[in-house]
Amino acid sequence: MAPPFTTIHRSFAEQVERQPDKALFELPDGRQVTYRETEGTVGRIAARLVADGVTPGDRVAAQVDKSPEAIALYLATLRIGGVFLPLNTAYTGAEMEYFIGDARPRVLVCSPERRADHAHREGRDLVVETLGTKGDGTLLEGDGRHDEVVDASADDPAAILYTSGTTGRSKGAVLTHGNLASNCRALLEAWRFTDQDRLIHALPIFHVHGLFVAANMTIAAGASMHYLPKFDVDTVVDLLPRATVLMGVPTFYTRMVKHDRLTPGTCASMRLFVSGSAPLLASDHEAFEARTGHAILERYGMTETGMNTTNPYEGGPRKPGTVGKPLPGTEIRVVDGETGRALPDGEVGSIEVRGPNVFSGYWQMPEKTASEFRADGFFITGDLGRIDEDGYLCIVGRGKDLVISGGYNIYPKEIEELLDAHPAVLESAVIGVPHPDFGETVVAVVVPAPDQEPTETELLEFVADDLARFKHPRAVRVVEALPRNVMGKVQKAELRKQYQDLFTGSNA
Ligand code: MCA
Ligand code: AMP
Repeated sequence: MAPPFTTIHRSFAEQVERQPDKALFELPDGRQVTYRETEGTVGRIAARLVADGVTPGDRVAAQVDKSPEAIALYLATLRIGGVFLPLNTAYTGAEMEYFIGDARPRVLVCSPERRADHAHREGRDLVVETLGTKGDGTLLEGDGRHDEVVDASADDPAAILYTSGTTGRSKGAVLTHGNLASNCRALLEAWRFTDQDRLIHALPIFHVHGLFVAANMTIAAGASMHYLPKFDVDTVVDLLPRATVLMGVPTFYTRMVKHDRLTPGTCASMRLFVSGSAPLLASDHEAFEARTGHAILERYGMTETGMNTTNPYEGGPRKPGTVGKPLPGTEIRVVDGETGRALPDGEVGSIEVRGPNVFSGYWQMPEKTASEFRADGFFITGDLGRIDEDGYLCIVGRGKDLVISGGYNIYPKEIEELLDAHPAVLESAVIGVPHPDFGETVVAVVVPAPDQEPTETELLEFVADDLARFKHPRAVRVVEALPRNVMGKVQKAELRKQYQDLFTGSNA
């Protein structure tokens, strides 16, 4: 018989009962926040959300800085059957407009400083609350408590995360309680994560990596985390002697290998370094191992699927340039993208995934959802890969037009549409090129309108208000024409080749 379904909230409640006085959060100022204290905040926030009118299935959107209370807000939303919608703190007003209009949350929680920006949104259908990083904000006002837990089933929605999938406009990926809990359980087992672990948590908490991998695993295992507002290489290296696990994007490791205090000695208590969200350079993998004696464990995931594959914790090599084998319960196959026919090992094709980790669909987009799944339930990731001689998956590229900069996804189309709206621009192509720190970075190649001479500064200023800073092109090149194939399609591969050395070569 299948074991009973345990939601992430249930796992949290069990840990509160089992070890109330254990620190869940260890903060940079030395303060600790225990499981019991966190539970108190969850109860308080849940009461506030219920008073705001949140009922099961309602969305609770949060664009807040990282704090223990922000995690309590997530757990409080789950407690009352709400659907948590975390949003990148870098999003501008224009970006927020779209997400809020699409998801129609009942409550939007923002930082106190941004309260005024959202005043115009408030009305009969939306309550705006604030949450700061010093225990401040309207969300924490009042001394109500809400203890009642909505008994979620595996298929009930727990969260919506916006992502562009393979193409087009941002879509809300609806993740169920079953998705979060099953993926968390599979990872705890695969990485032997237990209540003895002390995780360095330096990731943002508005994405799958920081929230549904790092935080969920800590909470469900009853472990502790060194909870940092953001990644800072000195702080992280200083914490290594008091930690056991680090989870990061490749940029963490690119920066760490250059740090003079990274030695086998400082890593003596560490048992695991995990990398994901973007490809880790084999050279960084090797340099890190040479410096510390630790082989970084690389894994592969996606917003729509949580984690899919992982290199082994034990029982096999952690191979640079590969993302390992499927997690228990998850199936991976490599197919011909056109026909859907499975390809023999070694051949490059479209990566598809099926399992309890795969999301239920895009928010209010049944047709888009249907087009991203095969009839037999496999989800088309848009990544290209092959299975190697040991059965490990190697990601060799992307079928989707996507740039990953420092672990953040950037969709060229969104930037191209903005640039094309400039009166001095005829057309544009946005590409990703190698970058020594961020892995990839954004370059805009622009063709001017007749008799126009747009400047880089002018174009960057034009898009600034509509685009989060991390999406801004780091270089703009004005050209006479874009390379096209016989069908008239812009040859982005050609452009990527042309500008590949802009940040890494002799031109950098
Ligand atoms: C910050 N900036 C960036 C990025 N981050 N620009 C491009 N790409 C970035 N990733 C810009 C800021 O806007 C700022 O611009 C300047 O760089 C410095 O900002 P700062 O905050 O100091 O940056 P940083 O601390 O150096 O941040 C780099 C970082 C961070 C540590 C790599 O971006 C980060 O934590 N990334 C993790 C993203 C993540 O969690 N991804 C997981 C997605 P200016 O100074 O010019 O104003 S989940 C996922 O992908 C799937 C499911 C998976 O498999 O995990
Ligand atoms: P997101 O849409 O933010 O969830 O980003 C998911 C995408 O990140 C995947 O479809 C891959 O293209 C990429 N990705 C995640 N982990 C890895 C990895 N270890 N190696 C290469 N690409 C990765």
